[in-house]
Amino acid sequence: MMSPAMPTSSNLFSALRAAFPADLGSVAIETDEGLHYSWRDLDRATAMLANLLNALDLPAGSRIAAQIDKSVEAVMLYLATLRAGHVFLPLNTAYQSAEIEYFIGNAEPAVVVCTPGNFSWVSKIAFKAGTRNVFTLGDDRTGTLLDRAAHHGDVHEPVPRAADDLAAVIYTSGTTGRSKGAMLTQGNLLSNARVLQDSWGWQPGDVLIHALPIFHVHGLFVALHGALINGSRMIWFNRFDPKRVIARMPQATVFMGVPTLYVRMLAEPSLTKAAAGAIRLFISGSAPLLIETFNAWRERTGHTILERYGMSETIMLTSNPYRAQAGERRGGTVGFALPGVGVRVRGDGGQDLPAGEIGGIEVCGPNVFKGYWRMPEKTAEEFTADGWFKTGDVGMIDAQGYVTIVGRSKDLIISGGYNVYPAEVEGYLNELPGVAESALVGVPHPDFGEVGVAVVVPRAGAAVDGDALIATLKTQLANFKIPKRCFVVDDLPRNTMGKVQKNLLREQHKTLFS
Ligand code: MLC
Ligand code: AMP
Repeated sequence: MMSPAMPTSSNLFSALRAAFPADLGSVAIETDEGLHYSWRDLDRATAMLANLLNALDLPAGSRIAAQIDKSVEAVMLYLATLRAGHVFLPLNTAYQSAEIEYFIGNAEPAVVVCTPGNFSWVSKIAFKAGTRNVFTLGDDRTGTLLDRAAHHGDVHEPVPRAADDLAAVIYTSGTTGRSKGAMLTQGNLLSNARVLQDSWGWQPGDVLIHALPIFHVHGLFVALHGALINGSRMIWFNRFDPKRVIARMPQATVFMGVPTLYVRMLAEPSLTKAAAGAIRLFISGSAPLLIETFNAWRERTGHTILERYGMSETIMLTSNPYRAQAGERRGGTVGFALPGVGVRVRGDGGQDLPAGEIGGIEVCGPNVFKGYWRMPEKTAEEFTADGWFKTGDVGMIDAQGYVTIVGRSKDLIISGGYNVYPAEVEGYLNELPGVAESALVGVPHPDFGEVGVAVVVPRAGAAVDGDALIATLKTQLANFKIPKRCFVVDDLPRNTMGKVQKNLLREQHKTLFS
């Protein structure tokens, strides 16, 4: 058995395991339904799952894909994947069959884990793509994965890994085009977790409310690693529920959310200074936090939200200061570059811009990913000649070092913290009967921050109904990508070069939800 105090390799699991408290019988995760998991439970269950993976005799670094509902057992699968020296590939549960077919075909996972209810269609896709092992895992501790793991021992030596070995592949569309798998290494994840532990002042006795999905960077790495690397207890929500989260605040000290979670909690009368009194730190990210939300939160709870900025390809890049002596938490900004992270702003000609000038944000550091899975050309395109990653975000850095994001050069809509790529949705719309062409634009939305609205031009003589198009799209695409409205028009506005003027469409529909 490994020594908890001394990680033997750069295996990320070993570093997280080394941070488990000495009292392994104490509570590591308490679910909102009242289940308690001790640190020993986490250790043993991940050992059993890792032993199951070992018994499958897979080459080191095999991809273990999971499209499963959020649960503590899903966390155990993630940790077991690391422990067994494999690569975790989480997939949003909202993805439909065409989306899953693409991810599985592209990543060629050795193991796919899906919900019991999805087994028939997911296994068909997986077996067709050559995956030999398909297991199921429900959010109620059911499924073949746990049944099979129950036959394995609860002691397991973590497989040695180098800092440069992969730990996870996170699909994202990057700046353009089809989804690409961002390859994150053991070293990327560990260095970022340690920097955040220090920057956000994690301390003994901290308790995290974990209410985010765990198939993206925010919930899986920033929140989960944050608690684990500090040996901190988590209060665990399989689904975000504003009333329940507020009710649990008196037992917690740290909360992380996308802006929509803050907006929804502000709508609850139970959110008061007293309810939020025990919390040490509220953190927001994944999408712009409106200054109205930032101010309303301060007024209602007395807390100043700390906003930070990151990406799937880079994990966390910048953060507003935690400690007052480092500066104020400035609403509308994403704070300073984190220690060890380089952030610069460049003009169209590739020249460095002075403080206060707006340009493309580029970054470097030990947190920056290794590249896109099996896409060396795409990877090369997204890096500068001197090795900085082009984020596709547009912003500026002021004289004090605060970074402000003012927009994106990538055509991306961020809705409730999820990314929606207009080109992907337009591609599906254009295939529907009677549709000649389409445009998807992001417009402000009080709950999701921004949502997609479609504008569609019918083929000559075709009768097309916007609601019917939405209904069909719902059968094809993840629900958060579905346009909230679909307008049918005769023509799309174009400039003299023939390019669709999305800015005019955005302007036209900007008050749709206000
Ligand atoms: C749900 N719906 C959304 C949506 N989520 N629509 C647009 N955008 C979203 N994000 C729609 C569904 O399609 C459905 O529509 C209806 O809302 C109800 O669905 P639901 O699943 O019941 O929604 P709900 O549980 O309320 O989910 C809302 C949410 C969720 C805000 C809790 O979206 C969420 O957890 N977002 C967090 C995303 C996240 O973790 N991002 C981090 C990415 S990492 P209909 O019409 O079918 O009823 C990253 C890097 C970084 O970006 O910096 O962190
Ligand atoms: P993803 O591909 O899901 O990792 O999304 C990353 C993108 O989310 C970034 O490139 C930014 O555009 C956006 N983002 C993350 N955090 C913030 C933030 N605090 N403010 C504005 N945008 C953000």
